[in-house]
Amino acid sequence: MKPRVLSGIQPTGNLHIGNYLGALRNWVKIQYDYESIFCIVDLHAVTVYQKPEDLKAKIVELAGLFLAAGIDPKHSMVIVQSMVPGHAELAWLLTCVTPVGWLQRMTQFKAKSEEQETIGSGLMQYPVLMAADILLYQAKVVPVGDDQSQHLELARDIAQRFNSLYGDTFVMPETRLPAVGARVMGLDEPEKKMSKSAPGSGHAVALLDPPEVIRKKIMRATTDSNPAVDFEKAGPGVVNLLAIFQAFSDWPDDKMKAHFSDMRYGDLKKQVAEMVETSLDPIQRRYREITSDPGYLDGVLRAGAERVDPIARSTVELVKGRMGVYTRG
Ligand code: AQP
Repeated sequence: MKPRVLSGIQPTGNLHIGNYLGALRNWVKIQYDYESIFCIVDLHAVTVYQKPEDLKAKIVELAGLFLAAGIDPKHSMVIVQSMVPGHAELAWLLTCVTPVGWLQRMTQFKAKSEEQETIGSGLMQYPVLMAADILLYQAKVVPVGDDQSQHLELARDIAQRFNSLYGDTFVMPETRLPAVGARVMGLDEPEKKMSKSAPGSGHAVALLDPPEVIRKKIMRATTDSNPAVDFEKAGPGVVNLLAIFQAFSDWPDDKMKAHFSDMRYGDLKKQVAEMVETSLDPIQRRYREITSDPGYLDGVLRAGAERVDPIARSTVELVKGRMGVYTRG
């Protein structure tokens, strides 16, 4: 049997090229090597307030983008977290073995809680729910961007703690970072990772941005005071633009250096914009095709939930049994 892979994305904001290069594109590449489960993590999204009608629409949009990017629903299981009760159930059981101090240390929790007036306790539990997503399916491999490494480490700590308290139960998940594109930075603020929830219309290129919007955002990207590309002295903005081009083109380092050294920033930006536009064009076209059939995505999500449910139920029963919680048997 193939080992299992699991990863997820929140249905918040607009999916951007960071999410694509850091996560989605790698899912597409590896999906046939594994028994693959790709999850729309709406229970994670509600750790901060979401307008209900927007959230529903975003869930379906994200499912469409998964498929448009190349996830094959005949092979991979595409699911919505809230459709499978095991995620929330296991999250509670794991919460009970997770020390608060572990959660307070999480850098994402610290950063996100600074942005909120009141911090919901769900925001602190976010990584426990993520551990539950992974451990529910005994996933061996979890492909994520670099920003999720700390959460993955925590998922392993939780699994280890559970195993040592109640006996061997969980498979230890491994983090799989992409070789390039692990951390795409904001176009306007290249010291910060590109993020769906960041304010600013020039921050991120969304996968569904029209070509003229992509061009405008990239042409306005922050660079530095050098006149042209110098690989030794380039500031974070230029490094980011080069990294985006390299991730989309798959060019090796020596080709990048030969092509871009001494190129003026205006020309660099034009070439990056063109590369991003041509790479996103087939995804956008497939997205329009997929969403032209209104019932199709709902069917894919229902079928995904049905396929994973028996796996989820059996893990929850196993965990309950280990903890001595009453089970239906
Ligand atoms: N800038 C990034 N570069 C590379 N990978 C990234 N990922 C996110 N941002 C970048 C990867 O995308 C996957 C899904 O992310 P998520 O939506 O579940 O959560 P996130 O990391 O919190 O994404 P955002 O874009 O920053 O969203 P908001 O602003 O809503 O929190 C993950 O694998 C992540 O590593």
